[in-house]
Amino acid sequence: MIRKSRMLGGVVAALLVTPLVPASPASADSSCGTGYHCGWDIGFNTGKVAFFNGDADFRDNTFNTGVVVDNNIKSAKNRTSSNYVSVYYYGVNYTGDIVFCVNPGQDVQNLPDDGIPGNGIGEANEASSLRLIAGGPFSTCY
Ligand SMILES: [Ca+2]
Ligand SMILES: [Ca+2]
Repeated sequence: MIRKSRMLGGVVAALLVTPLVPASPASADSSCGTGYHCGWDIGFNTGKVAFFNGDADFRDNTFNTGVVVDNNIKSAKNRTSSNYVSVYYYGVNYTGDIVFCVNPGQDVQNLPDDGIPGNGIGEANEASSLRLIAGGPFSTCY
């Protein structure tokens, strides 16, 4: 009896400790609802932003952790309910080149990164605006 109750106590303790392990469990959210185009600060278990339409300027958007989205998206999902491709641009107002694009129903995690946000090189931590373009999938997108 004593051994059994000690084992049970150990299991309960483990269950109580486990939820405290993630850095920010309240804001980590890997889901992306139908119809949305989502971006993450780092991987899918970090801060998230979800767009139902495009957005011309990420400087006034934050992830659910409060961190600014501009030059900070490193992972993305496209959950369009039709055929819209998520197209991310280096500049605000859809200017500059396309950083990367994500086809309907596709994901990309930990985009190629040169380690310097916003310098126009690499794909991670570079996007400043998002335009939704119908007619996907496109062969050049994730
Ligand atoms: Ca905005
Ligand atoms: Ca860069």
